[in-house]
Amino acid sequence: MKLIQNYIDGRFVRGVRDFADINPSNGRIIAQVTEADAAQVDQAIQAARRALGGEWGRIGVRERAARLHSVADAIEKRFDCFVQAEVADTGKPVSLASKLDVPRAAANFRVFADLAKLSGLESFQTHTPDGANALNYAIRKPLGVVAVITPWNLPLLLSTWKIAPALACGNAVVVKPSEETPATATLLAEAMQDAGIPNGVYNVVHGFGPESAGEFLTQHPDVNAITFTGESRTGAAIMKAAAPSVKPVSFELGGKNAAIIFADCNFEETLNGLRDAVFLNTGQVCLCAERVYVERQIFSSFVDALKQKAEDLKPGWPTDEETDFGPLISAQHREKVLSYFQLAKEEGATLVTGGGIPSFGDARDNGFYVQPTIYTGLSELARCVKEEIFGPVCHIAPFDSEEEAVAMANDTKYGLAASIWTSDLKRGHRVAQEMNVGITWVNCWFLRDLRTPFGGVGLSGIGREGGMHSLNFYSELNNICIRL
Ligand code: NAD
Ligand code: 6OD
Repeated sequence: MKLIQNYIDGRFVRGVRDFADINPSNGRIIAQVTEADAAQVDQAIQAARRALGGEWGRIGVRERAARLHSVADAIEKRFDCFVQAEVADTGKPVSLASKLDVPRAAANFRVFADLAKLSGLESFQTHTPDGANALNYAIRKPLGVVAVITPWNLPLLLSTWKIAPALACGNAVVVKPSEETPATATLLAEAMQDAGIPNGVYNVVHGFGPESAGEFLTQHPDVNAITFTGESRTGAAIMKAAAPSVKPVSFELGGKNAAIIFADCNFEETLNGLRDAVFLNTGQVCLCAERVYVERQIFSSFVDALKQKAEDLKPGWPTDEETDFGPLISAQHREKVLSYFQLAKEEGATLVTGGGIPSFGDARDNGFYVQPTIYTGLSELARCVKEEIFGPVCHIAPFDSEEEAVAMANDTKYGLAASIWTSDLKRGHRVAQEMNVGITWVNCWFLRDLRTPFGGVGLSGIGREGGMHSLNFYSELNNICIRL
């Protein structure tokens, strides 16, 4: 049986005990993962600290950027291995992993390498009260050792989204991938070795959250900053752990995102956009729309058409090129999603389609599939409309005016993303500016430019990453003032 190891100070090391890595499409164990204990987490942090004082701390940004491009090359060289590992761990369709996850991992390294290399410094010429001049300029310094803690839905994409800018700024990282999807973080260590990233700059510790590698990292006094993607309540626990040593944190958390569809939208394009926004990655994308608001004139026709799109998605083997709908990540997560299906019934929803488990008559029946699911008829106060489910499910409600749609979309404690679908661009701008979220798409969804700010408000997060926002988080500015 394959063993997925920790990676500490340039060596693959066994942890204190092993746990199983499960394939979500058939429930079979695909590997054992070796869990790091507190002493090994400490070794990883100390290795990272030493690396900062070695070659990595001495080479300039040009050389760092060149090596990060080499990491991207090494990912592309191992493209198929990364795709296979991600598909086996997450159960996502191979077409999605090869179109989205793995290319984005390489792009993350290239974009942040270039950005760090090309970005300039802030400077000001200052006139002093006594008539002299001073020059102010701010230099960027790395934060030090950065803990990177990531979830299971887009494991490689989301971890490299943080690792790449952290390294581009000259930090060293200790990465704690999700216990559900450990494979690609360890595989990335091989790419780091190929690319000449010095020992200790990239470390991986496997394990769980509380009383395991996650908590050992966040409580460690020698970690200088924490960057985290995951559930809002985990963010709260991490914030508490980070408080005693006043560490900077960057949090990308949960969402209960709204889509607002006006009657004048391009119907077909909107329908295809919503099929993705609701069901991509089996609804396990933090940006997915679980609340869909449709202008009353087209409500019934839109519900019928989205029902058809949902029913056209065929749950299949993730490794099959034709599959566009995989399982949920785990038995436990499926229990959670099914409990919301039950709750929707109790809250008086009308089931449009789905709401159950598909049957295959083969090993997939041991996997964690659910049907693509749509509800209507719930009150805006229902828990199913308020709480993040993180599955292939949405509730569709009608609206009669722009004001009503905006009010319903904003009536949430989350604030990650929204999408607006209309042919009236003036209205698109106007409504977009009313959204209390970090990211608004008009006539598209999950269309990414890595230079743009990414993050959420309220329970959806703290801070922004992307472009210069990432460089600002992963570095400290030291302003130097020289009296001339
Ligand atoms: P999770 O919070 O359960 O786990 C995320 C990571 O945190 C895992 O590596 C886990 O082991 C670790 N962890 C858990 N408890 C911890 C603790 N006390 N201390 C330190 N580490 C701890 O999230 P998940 O279930 O893996 O992912 C799904 C969630 O992530 C959803 O809520 C989704 O919306 C969110 N998400 C948000 C974004 C975003 O960009 N905003 C992106 C992807 C996922
Ligand atoms: O595209 C990204 O950079 C990003 N952070 C996506 C997050 C998706 C959430 O599941």
